[in-house]
Amino acid sequence: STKKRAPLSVRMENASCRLNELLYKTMQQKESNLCLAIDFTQKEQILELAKVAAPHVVAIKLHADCITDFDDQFVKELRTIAHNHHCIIFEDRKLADIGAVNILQLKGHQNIAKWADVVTVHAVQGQESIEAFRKVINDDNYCLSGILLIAQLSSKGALTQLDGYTQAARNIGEANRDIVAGFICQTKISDFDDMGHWTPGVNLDAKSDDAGQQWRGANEAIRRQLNDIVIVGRGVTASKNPKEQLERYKREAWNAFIGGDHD
Ligand code: 5FU
Repeated sequence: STKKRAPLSVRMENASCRLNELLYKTMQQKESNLCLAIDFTQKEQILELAKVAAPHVVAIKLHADCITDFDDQFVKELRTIAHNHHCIIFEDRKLADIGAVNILQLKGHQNIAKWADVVTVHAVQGQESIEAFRKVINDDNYCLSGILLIAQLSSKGALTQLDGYTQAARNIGEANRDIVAGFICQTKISDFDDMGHWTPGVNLDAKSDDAGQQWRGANEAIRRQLNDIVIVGRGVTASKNPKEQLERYKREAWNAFIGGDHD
């Protein structure tokens, strides 16, 4: 897609998915398009960094199944941080099964739907399995207010690059904009103003790890590739001074976003 982004106020008004009303409002208020991926294994480590990060980011992304001491108290404290700092809690579970099982997993031992605002879902299982999420998203007993479809992975050789895959994922998302808030992608793929483009694979100091990950800078990801939200992990979490890096990534990503609007 080459179409430029609409202003945040327009995107907010056009939001079909509840998550996006919250997202675009929060981006405007905080002047941030940064999401921090906290891939730690201990809840205390995660909460400590989450408290430092919350004022700077629009979302905190977790892999709950990597946390060895995950419990209800963790969830409670996480929701308090989210509430106090207007932060979206994002569980990157990458659900990929038939609809009925996706729903069981959402309500399973970690009860993702109760505490996560948004969860990632693969597109590989097809449209009807993804439409099954509507029941949970529309149920007020759950926190979940949208899903992000994985249209492209950042890793080298990802099969999402195969001909037609990304377009097929986009089509499923665009046909279900009340529940699909946007995409995990490497470049902007949808021309619907309300769809959010969340992009992992950003690091300002390194190009790759030793396990397939590929990184590029915030300017490339946001200004050139026209994504909306930068997802950064180790660029912040592995640094000696995470707070300083948070401020740096926030500034770079937001400048690229604002600049990109007027390009
Ligand atoms: F869907 C994806 C993807 O395509 N690439 C990713 O890297 C998700 N991710 C997540 O973003 C991954 O699971 C990590 O949690 C995070 C990137 O962390 P990094 O340390 O910045 O590489």
